[in-house]
Amino acid sequence: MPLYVGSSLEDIRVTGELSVPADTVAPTVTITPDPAQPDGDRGWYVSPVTLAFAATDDQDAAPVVEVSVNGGEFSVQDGPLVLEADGVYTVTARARDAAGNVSEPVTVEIRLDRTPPTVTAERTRLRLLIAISASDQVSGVASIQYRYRLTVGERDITTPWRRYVSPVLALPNARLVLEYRATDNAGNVSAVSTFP
Ligand SMILES: [Ca+2]
Ligand SMILES: [Ca+2]
Repeated sequence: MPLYVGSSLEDIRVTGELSVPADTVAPTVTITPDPAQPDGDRGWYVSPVTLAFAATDDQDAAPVVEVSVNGGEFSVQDGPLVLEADGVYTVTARARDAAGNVSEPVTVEIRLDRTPPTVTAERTRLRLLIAISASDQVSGVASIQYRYRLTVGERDITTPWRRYVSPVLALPNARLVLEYRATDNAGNVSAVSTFP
C-alpha cells in the first residue's frame, strides 16, 4: 500500500535528523609561536621557531588542521611546525571538522634570521684609507662598527667601537690593526675581523 510505505519512510527520515543533528558550526584554530615574541631586534627571530596549532569544534573532538606556508597549497599538519632556515614565512592555518565545515583562516608572519652579515675591508685608492663593506642575506645590514687595537709590549689597547660611516684611516704601523664587524637588523653580530 503506497500510502503506508510513504509515511513509514518519512518517519524514518525525521527520526534520523533528530538523533544526529547536523553539524553546521565551523571549528576555530589558533597558531602559537614559541618563542612567543621575536627574540631578535626589529621583530626578527634569531633562533628556531616552533608553531603549535590548536583546533576546537562544537562536535568534532579532533578537527583536522591544514597549513599553508608562503601561499602554497594547504596540507594536513600533524603536530607542530618548526622553522629553522632563515627566511620570511607567512603561515596560514585552518581547521576542518568531520562534517566538512572549515574555520576562518589564521595567519602569522615569522621573520627568521640566524646568520650574521659578512664583512670585508680593503684599501681605497687613497692608500691610507680603508673601506669596510658588509652584506646580509635576510634582514639586511643595520650597522658596521670599527675600532683600533694597539699592541704595546704585552698589552693590547683598544678604542671603543665606533659606527662606520665612511673610509677610515689605516696607520702604517705594524702594532696597530683595524678591527671591524657588522650587525644585521635582527641583531646578529659577525665575528671580529682585522686589517691588515
Ligand atoms: Ca562543527
Ligand atoms: Ca642575517
